[in-house]
Amino acid sequence: MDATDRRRFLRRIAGAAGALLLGGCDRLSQQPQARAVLASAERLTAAAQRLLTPRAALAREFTEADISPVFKPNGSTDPAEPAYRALAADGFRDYRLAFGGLVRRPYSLSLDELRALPSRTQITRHDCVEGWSAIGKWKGVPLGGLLDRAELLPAARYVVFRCADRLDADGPAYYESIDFDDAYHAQTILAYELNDAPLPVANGAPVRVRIERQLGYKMAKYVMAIDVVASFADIEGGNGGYWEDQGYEWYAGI
Ligand SMILES: Nc1nc2c(c(=O)[nH]1)N[C@H]1C(S)=C(S)[C@@H](COP(=O)(O)O)O[C@H]1N2
Ligand SMILES: [Mo]
Repeated sequence: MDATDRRRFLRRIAGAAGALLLGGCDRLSQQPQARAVLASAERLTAAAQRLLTPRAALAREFTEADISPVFKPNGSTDPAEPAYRALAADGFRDYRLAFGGLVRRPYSLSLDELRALPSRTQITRHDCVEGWSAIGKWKGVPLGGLLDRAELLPAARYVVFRCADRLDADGPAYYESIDFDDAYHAQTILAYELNDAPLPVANGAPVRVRIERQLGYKMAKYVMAIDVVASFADIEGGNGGYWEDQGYEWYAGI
């Protein structure tokens, strides 16, 4: 989102809030429909504020000289799922990243469409809970703008990443979830390049998320769909992620 878009966005919010004030807040806000509009204006304002002044500090960024010679792949490194294999065999030409759930306008993007959007490049350190780290250069599209485009509904609270792979053939697909503080963090991107090359399969091709203030397991690879939800209690084990369902912390801030 550039400065002009941002201004337009804020004007739209101010317009909506103003219309409600002129209508007489008190009586209006007693009506369920008006309450929903107020709640949605509040959420939009909060989202806009995060875009302008990210609540969380930035993770440290490094220089080209710091980049690790090998970015160690971990967890799934070559998904066996037939649907994924078919996409990979064709260079991900038929891949579409779907945005859905509690949004007004669900949509999907091809890899080319994603690559055509304004991007961010960052050199950051990845810390795995197993005790190793690697520094890599990531290029991708900030998640916040992509969520705004879908128009979040008032009940929206979390962003769920649906992945293509299963660590255990009989188990659930890998998944993860974050709140809007992380989703709208300036360094949270849907990355499609690692070290100036298309993201390798081992590191999550064609798209993986970078959430730089969190541990490695939050950074879902092989992302196929992004769902906005009110709660993750009814998803898989109910703890908000594949590893969380095995006992890891949901909030893995570093
Ligand atoms: N879909 C998916 N995402 C995943 C994993 C996985 O197995 N599947 N492993 C996680 C863990 S524990 C880490 S440390 C990082 C590893 O990313 P890398 O392979 O690029 O090093 O991805 C995370 N995201
Ligand atoms: Mo990890």
